[in-house]
Amino acid sequence: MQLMRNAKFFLFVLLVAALASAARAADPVLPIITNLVAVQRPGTFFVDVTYDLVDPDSPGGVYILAEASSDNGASYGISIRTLSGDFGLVTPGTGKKLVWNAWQDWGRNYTTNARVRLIADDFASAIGTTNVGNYTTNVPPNTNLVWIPSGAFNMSDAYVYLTKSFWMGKFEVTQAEYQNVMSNNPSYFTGNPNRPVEQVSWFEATNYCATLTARDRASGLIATNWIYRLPTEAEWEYACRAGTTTTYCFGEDPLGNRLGYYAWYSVNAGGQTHEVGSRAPNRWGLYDMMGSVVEWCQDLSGNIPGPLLGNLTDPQGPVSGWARANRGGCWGFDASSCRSANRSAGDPLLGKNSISGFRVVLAPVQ
Ligand SMILES: [Ca+2]
Repeated sequence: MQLMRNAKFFLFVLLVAALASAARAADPVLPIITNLVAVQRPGTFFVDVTYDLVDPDSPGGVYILAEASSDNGASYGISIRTLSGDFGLVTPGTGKKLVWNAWQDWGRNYTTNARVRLIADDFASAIGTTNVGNYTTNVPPNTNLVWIPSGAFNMSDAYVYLTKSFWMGKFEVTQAEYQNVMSNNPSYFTGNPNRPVEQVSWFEATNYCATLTARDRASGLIATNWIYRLPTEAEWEYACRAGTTTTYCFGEDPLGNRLGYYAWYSVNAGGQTHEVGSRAPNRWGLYDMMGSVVEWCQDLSGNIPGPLLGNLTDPQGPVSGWARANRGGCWGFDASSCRSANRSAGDPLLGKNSISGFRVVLAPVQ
């Protein structure tokens, strides 16, 4: 009898344990993440993530973890550790925000197929629910590139649409960068490797872009369908203006006392180049657009079609000719030649002089 009682008690304990287990497995309300959006902050390595978190039976909080994918969600091998904002123990609600420093967790890796996933664990269910967020945009291969958003502007008499965003060098290509890629430095003004490279022909500038493209593709720093190239003339002026319609990227300068803050030109340069980035940038963070060295562009040189020919979309310049466009002022130009709209051109082979340099654009192959 005593044995039977013990046996009954044992059965009862098992039953309770089973019921408890069933209750635990069937958590009445799993945490749900909705409206998850992950977007790279333009021109930086920061990814802004927003989401809403619903879980009525966990008012005290749900544990939020994050991880990232570089293959459009096929796998999530990138652990996200460098976070600020609503992660860890999070109280359910709407408008949750966190910021991921992708540079810290993922270095200079580069993809256009990145995704961020959040995992919500309410400690009741065996496994927390997961949700896949929108893809993040491309992570720049280096921090000296500025994200230039697509847009429109007035170029001469034409209304120009640039339908594709692109990265652009924050600085003119330096002598150190040129030396590193091409193993030579043709510059006249040496002595500081952070001065802009000059005495480069258009062909040498485009060769630099092609060599850097091959190198960064081989090392996985850029996607295989992206290239470094020279900007089109339209891209150059659009980026230089940075939304302004004034004579200079910083406004007007009737007294001639402002240009020198933004540009090395004939009045302040002392007849030579200076370290890149040592004057103030324009509104989009680009340095030396007004001065320093003149910059080769991709286009052949020619007239810009006027409004009678309609609006221009992603103009690539004339289809025939020999001279190549270059843009911006330089250490040897007077103020009027440093205007945002000022245009010049050079012989692509023989136009090697101490006022001519360039900066790169990074963009998908068209
Ligand atoms: Ca310049």
